[in-house]
Amino acid sequence: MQGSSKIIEQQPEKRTTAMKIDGVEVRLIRLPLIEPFETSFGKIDSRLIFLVCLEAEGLRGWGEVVAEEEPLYSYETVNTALHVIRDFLGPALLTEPIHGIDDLVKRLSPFRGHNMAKAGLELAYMDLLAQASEQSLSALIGGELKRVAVGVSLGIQPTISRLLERVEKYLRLGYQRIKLKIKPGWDLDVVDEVRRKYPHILLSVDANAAYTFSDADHLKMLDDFNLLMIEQPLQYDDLMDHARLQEMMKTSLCLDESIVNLRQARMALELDSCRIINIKVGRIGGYSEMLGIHDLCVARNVPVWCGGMLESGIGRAHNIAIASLKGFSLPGDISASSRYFERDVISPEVTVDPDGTVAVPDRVGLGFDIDVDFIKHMTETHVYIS
Ligand code: OSB
Ligand code: MG
Repeated sequence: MQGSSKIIEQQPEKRTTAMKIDGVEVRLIRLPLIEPFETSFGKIDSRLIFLVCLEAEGLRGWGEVVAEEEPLYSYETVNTALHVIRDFLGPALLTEPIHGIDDLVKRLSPFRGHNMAKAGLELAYMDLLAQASEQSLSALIGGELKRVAVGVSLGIQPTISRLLERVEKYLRLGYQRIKLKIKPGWDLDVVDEVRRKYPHILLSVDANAAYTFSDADHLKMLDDFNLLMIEQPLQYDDLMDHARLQEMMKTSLCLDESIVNLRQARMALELDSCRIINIKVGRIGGYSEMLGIHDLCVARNVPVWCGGMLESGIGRAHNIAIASLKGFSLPGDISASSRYFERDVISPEVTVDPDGTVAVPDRVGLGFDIDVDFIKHMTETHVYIS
């Protein structure tokens, strides 16, 4: 099947398939955002970044837990993830050598939920696997694209004119799609103004679940603006109402918060709750589930794209590898490091070319150097499990 992906088996002569994990290191670092990010949840001006490093066979694999400090986008928080990794998930990886990604998933699967915590570990493990098999992360998962198309997610701004400035700035930088955060009171007028000024750009909106089905008539008015999609208009766990709304609307709905695993993705497509899926590896618990959703969507001709969680360069490097899979046919929320932070934790930092693409590294592993000194310098909390 075209676009079907699988994790390429390790070459037996290069490494034994079993890998013994010697330690799990967690570092929480606070990175100030270049500008505040406001959504229907509220406004943040820094990101408490949760980094995970797995040590095995003299290698260090890096991942990122995308949970935020407050349980708004998800019930998970930085602190629940720390608890669950320290007390349950981390120890489960240390008991016996791990025989591949399926084995890792099996070790973590008895623990219900906590996908972001699980994904952090799975990401780090995938970096280890890529290094052990001497290939890039993209090659490891069968990624084919050498460059990935990117867009930008613009937070709610104090005024519409401020928003128009932001839109102008990112279009000039080459970003291929503009996504506007919306909420009741910051929606139709705002979209109308942006669309008037830019009649032909790829434009989408993201409500982060700020509406209910009782707003259906209001949301239907968004059909006038030729949007690429409306992301997660209704409650995070409501596939039924999204299906009712999708049936009423011309514009494609895209689900983000609602799709927490492959089963929910299947249900959403069966119910016609959406026509597009935003894949965030953190939200769905890791690469394995990501590949399953990707393949399901490719088989059903449903476009997918790579979402973002204001990650540091480590999470972003994983997102770039993921977005190199053929099924990722719409621009991702993968912006340049400089769009988020003064200084990133990787080098070189992620840059967006004037054509609105980001290069997929072909170096072994994550494809970027980790700035360990900077990470250590910024560490607020350090936990080591062995
Ligand atoms: O809904 O896509 C979202 C950031 C944090 C939490 C949720 C979302 C977002 C974004 C930012 O939209 C995307 C990015 O990382 O650039
Ligand atoms: Mg979203």
